[in-house]
Amino acid sequence: MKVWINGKLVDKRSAKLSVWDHGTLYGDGVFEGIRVYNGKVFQAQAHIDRLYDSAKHIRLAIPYTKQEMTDCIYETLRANGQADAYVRLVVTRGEGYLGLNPFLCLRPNVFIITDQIKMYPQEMYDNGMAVIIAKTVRTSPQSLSPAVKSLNYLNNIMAKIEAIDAGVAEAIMLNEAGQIAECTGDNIFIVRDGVVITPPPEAGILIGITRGVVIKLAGKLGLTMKEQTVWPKDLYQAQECFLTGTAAEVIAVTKINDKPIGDGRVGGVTRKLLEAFRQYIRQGNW
Ligand code: PXG
Repeated sequence: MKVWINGKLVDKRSAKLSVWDHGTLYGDGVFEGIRVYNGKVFQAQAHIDRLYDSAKHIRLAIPYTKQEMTDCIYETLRANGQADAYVRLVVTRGEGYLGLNPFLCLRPNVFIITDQIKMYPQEMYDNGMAVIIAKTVRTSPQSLSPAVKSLNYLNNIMAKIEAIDAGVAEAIMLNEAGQIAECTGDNIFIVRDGVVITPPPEAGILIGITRGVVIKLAGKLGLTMKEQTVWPKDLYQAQECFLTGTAAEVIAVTKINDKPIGDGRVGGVTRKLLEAFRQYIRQGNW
């Protein structure tokens, strides 16, 4: 397998970064996780835009144009003969010194890995998944905006460890106000009295690309959709709950902290949205 690194396609084993890279030393960098369906990069523009927005936020200048970056993804996919893949696009601050000053780093390192996607087991799509509410609070937007997809994922990893310890696949994270923000690698939605509700950006979330697609599809299906504050009690009163993400696509949550959501089975609205999402992917005009 080939990895694209700083303009070159190299063998997977030769794709290496310096230990002096501030990405390695401090998690100083940004990334994207993108799907490729049937030879086409899903929501390429939205992902590339988010990468550049994340980079801008941390004052990191990506040494390629957006078009060059998109072309390089396709070049890597071609080199690996992949039509369906998961793309990890990473920009680190680059090689520097042991001090924090990011501006002493030489030049950002940019690399692209195209690999197989690891989705949740099919059984979870059929019957729904169990999640917990993590005690780890989502990073405050005043500390580091969760809208920035930075290489520093320890906040999410600490919540993920809680999920693993509890024997479930995901954890819901609250913000400092105790409102529902999102999961460690997925956005969250609930359905109450037929209305589809998801926390707004101000709740302190990564504004998911899949979330955006699902909001659009919900509109097309004639569902009422609201970005609205969600409290833990709203979860338990919801008829349905589901998660969205690049890896997950759309997946039902049927149990939270061991309490069943709705009747404990995958709900009708979730099924409709999952089917609409899969159809949208099959149609390929995105
Ligand atoms: N919230 C967080 C914190 C995320 O990291 C999402 C929401 C969903 O966003 P998208 O744009 O993907 O709809 C993410 C995305 C992985 C993996 O390997 C995680 C993500 C994306 C791709 C792969 O666990 N998280």
